[in-house]
Amino acid sequence: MQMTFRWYGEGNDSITLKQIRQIPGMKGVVWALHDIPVGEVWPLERIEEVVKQANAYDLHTQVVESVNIHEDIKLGLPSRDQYIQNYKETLKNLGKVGVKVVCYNFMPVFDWFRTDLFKEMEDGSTALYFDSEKVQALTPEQVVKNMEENAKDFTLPGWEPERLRDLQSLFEQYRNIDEGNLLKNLIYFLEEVCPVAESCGIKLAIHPDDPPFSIFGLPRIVKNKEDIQRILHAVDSPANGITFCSGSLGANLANDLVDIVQSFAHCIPFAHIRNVKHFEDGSFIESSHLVADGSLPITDIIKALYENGFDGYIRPDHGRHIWDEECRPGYGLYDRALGAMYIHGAWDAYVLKGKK
Ligand code: DNO
Repeated sequence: MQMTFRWYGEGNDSITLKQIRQIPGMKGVVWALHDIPVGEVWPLERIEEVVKQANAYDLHTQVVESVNIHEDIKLGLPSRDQYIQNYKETLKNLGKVGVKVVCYNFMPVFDWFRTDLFKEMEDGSTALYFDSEKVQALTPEQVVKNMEENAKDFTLPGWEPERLRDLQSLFEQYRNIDEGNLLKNLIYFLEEVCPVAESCGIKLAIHPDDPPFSIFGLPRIVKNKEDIQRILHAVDSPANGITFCSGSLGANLANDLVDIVQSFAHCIPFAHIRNVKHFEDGSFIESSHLVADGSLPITDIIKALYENGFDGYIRPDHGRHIWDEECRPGYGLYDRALGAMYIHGAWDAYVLKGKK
């Protein structure tokens, strides 16, 4: 496995490449061109710029998260073909600099969703929080406004402003799209882009829905083992893979995370590891990576990855905000660095044991 760290780019992240480089065992950054509007081609010169910056710190750029999917592709509108064409061009440009994995998601309207970005925890740190009752009681507009106001001066990853500009009309457009239609639109997209990804040496890795259940009546199609199986079977290509995200799938305790790793290990080029702590009313908070702090079997998941020959990329996922760090919600330096070391520790324990 190779340890990586999500980085938002020069001038767009409070964390420097120098800091990332100093986390033990760190091999690469997980990156994206966050300023290119969704649906547009990523220019090769811009891509090369990031590669050069990271390489100067001995970090590779083999994982991109995310090349986001235009809503017209998810909605299956006639204009999707142009956006799919653009996606292929972006993949070709990424292939030219040696990118190996492109993470993406197929969530309608919003990417990940929380009600509180800085919820105070018992130890005085803050973390991302999903308040189940609040989501049921509020309109999407109210929750989005609340999140944006609370993001302080940071943009939220995966929340492109152009996607959210006209929330109401986006919701209207999804009124006739059920899970079946959405899945068809995903398959249409994959059938088009997988051959291109294959020829560029890139694996596509769909990210699970976060949370992995419908919110505000929107369809969700990457929620559990059955959904993943359906997607992997629908398009038979080595480029058709998944991002295993413990925190997203683990937001539904009915998901058996170890079983999911064991069942799909050969199709997981990229793993996000984080813990979540569940509450009785269905709410959850993103705790530290430590098993004892949350509800997920983090070390069993790492063990399952190890035992199933996982040789992809891994990254610590969202962390808490600790030691008074001012940072992008979920993406500070300190707690994610602790997470990376926790993953390394567990991994090394299995590797060393295996060598005895
Ligand atoms: C949130 C992340 C998501 C995720 C994308 C993948 O912080 O988990 O933004 O990276 O959904 O496409």
